[in-house]
Amino acid sequence: MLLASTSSHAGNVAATMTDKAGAPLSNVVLFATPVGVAVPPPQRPLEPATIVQEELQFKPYVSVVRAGTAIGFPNNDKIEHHVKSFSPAKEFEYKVYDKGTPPPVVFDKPGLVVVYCLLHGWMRSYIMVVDTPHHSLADAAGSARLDGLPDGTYEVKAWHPDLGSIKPPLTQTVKITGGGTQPLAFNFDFVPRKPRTAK
Ligand SMILES: [Cu+2]
Repeated sequence: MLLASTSSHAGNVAATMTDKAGAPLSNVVLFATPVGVAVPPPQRPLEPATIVQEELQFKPYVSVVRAGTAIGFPNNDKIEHHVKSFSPAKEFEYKVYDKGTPPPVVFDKPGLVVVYCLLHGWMRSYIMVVDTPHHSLADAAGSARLDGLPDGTYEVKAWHPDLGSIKPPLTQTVKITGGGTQPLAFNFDFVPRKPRTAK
């Protein structure tokens, strides 16, 4: 519960994501970093997350977690996968294994982590590791919220996998003061590719 969202010393952001055609864009990571203020360390242990291998896909396709979060990679398929990341923010590998749950990976550094399966070239999962507790993921309607932001100035960033690792996230600066919800619109200059599948 983010009780701070009802206080007058905190506010919210409600963002709308659209693609080049003006259609709602999902799979967008939204996160806010305070400007000129250190982000307090986590107040309690971070909730672990899960990315499953299921029906020859990683699910979810896009995740956002705070640095320090542990993510488990259970294989729910009846066949083997070979999970691998080459990303500087977190290199890791689970060599081929059968059904089961290997120990989780702790994502301790901010940055983008792209997860592949070396056996199934279409399988991808994108993990944005951020150094802030204020993050969310856009829903199917392209809406994402950040609730309970303490008063202050924030850099609010929106990132989609089709930006790749070269193009920066879209960024807007907002001032949160005295409660209320600030609407923000992020318009991406592409129409998203369909995530690749086995078929
Ligand atoms: Cu695989």
